[in-house]
Amino acid sequence: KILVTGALGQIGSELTNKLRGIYGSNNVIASNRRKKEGHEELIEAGPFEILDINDGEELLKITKRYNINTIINLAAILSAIGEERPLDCWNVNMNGLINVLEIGKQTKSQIYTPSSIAAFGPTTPPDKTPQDTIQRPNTMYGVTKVAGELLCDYYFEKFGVDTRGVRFPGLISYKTLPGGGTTDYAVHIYYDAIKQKEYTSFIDKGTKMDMMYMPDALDAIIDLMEADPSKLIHRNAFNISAMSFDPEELADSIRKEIPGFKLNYDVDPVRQSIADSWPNSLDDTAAREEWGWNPKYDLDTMTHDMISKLKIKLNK
Ligand code: VAH
Repeated sequence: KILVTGALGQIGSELTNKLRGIYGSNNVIASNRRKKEGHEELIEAGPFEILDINDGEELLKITKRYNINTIINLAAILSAIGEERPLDCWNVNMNGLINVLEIGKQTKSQIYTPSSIAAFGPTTPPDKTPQDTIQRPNTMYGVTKVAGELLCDYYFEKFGVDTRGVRFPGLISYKTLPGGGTTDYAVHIYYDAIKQKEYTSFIDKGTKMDMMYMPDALDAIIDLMEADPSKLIHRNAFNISAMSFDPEELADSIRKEIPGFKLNYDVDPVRQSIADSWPNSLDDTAAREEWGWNPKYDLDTMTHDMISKLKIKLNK
């Protein structure tokens, strides 16, 4: 039985539905700190529990109630909100993670925890960032991602917990909005392009970041969790990427679907400095070699799908 924490978030809401389609609704328990409107279908479609990831007692109860043996831990505070509320970020991302890992140790569960390109910092080689390299992020979110990677490796080495993770780039999707990240501009731009044919970006031109379409991100989680453990040299966490672009390149791609789309700038210094501290592009050879990572969407195929699906969602 699989428990998804943060199941009503940007990744969790789509992953829960995909997992239920593969493994059966009753085998995938969705949990979230609170119910959110717009997720009624997901909540009705299978087991749902209110769970604050910092409540270790409740987490243990749920694990026992459903006989959980896999936990996909998506409950987190992302980079931009993490800079507004650094202690909350540490508390959710680290104390939440240690609760999950302790359960994993007791119940011999497989644990998936996402890391991020945010696990790298200004002294990391920025182009084709290697799998193994300097990791000195200067955001609280990034600190929790590096600490989380090390903690997951520790629980594997020391206690044999089957921990696995990937370093996600910015994720783009049309179903659930992202929750307070720095790459969120690359999602909001599509909504505004459809609604008003223009968008004002808080990230400056020339700021290249790794990005990925959500279908590829979901496949990455499932493929890694299903991978033959004897082939895994790395575990926490694999570099994966699908594309790397800056706002101008994204706007050019959107103009192929929405001619005349106008991109303005009103740069947010906080989120710009976060973005500037991250790599421009990642080397994902290790993921390709150790568990067959192979993304399907590039910028233009993502844009085509995003815009056609959003037009339906927004009745445009
Ligand atoms: C964020 N979307 O912006 C997340 C992610 C790589 C970015 O970690 O914080």
